[in-house]
Amino acid sequence: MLNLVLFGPPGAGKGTQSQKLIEKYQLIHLSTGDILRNEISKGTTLGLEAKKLMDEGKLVPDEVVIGMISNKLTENPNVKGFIFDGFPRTVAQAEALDALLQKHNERIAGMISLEVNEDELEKRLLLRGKDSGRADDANPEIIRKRIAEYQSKTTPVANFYKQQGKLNTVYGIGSIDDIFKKISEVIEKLN
Ligand code: B4P
Repeated sequence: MLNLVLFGPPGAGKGTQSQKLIEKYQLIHLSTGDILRNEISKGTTLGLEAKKLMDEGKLVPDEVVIGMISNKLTENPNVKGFIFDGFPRTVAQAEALDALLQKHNERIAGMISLEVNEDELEKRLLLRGKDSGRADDANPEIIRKRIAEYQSKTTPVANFYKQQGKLNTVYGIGSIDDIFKKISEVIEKLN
């Protein structure tokens, strides 16, 4: 199976590139952000709790997102692989993902880290916030809080995969198609 982690700060283009990758490689897209927003739109207890944190730019507790991913892995047997988008966001989540995959005799083939500077991230998210209705994109202060959460809690995840020899960095500024081409080149070289 081809299991990939698509990594990067908020607004780096993980969701955008995932859409293209699932089509090309016929993978299942697992975006914890999308799953959480789905819970919010259904008004579940989990959704209501997550909304409060997400609107403040904070991460949702590890056990909540790990449980969601565990369910999705079980619900989707016999697939070509998964793209993990926005997950893992902490080292505890990365360790849990390795353990979950091991139970299914699977592993992460590679991690692709999209590199985008903070000014560009802020610009993209504010632009999306104008018509997406996403409260976490609408306000520069919340965007900066999300980037700070990323820097303190999520960047150590890159080192976790680096130690396993699985970290691949891709410059994330440029046209969506050019970035997609660079990501595809990385994937073709994975074994
Ligand atoms: P996510 O839904 O994961 O969202 P994101 O980081 O904001 O977005 P992404 O990087 O996917 O950006 P996109 O492609 O859409 O997380 C939201 C929140 O959920 C988190 O803050 C947290 O609270 C919670 N959460 C999620 N997962 C969690 C976890 N594992 N643990 C704890 N909490 C969790 O691109 C952004 C914009 O840029 C779009 O408008 C796009 O059109 C544009 N864009 C993309 N590529 C571009 C390019 N090349 N050039 C110009 N614009 C581009």
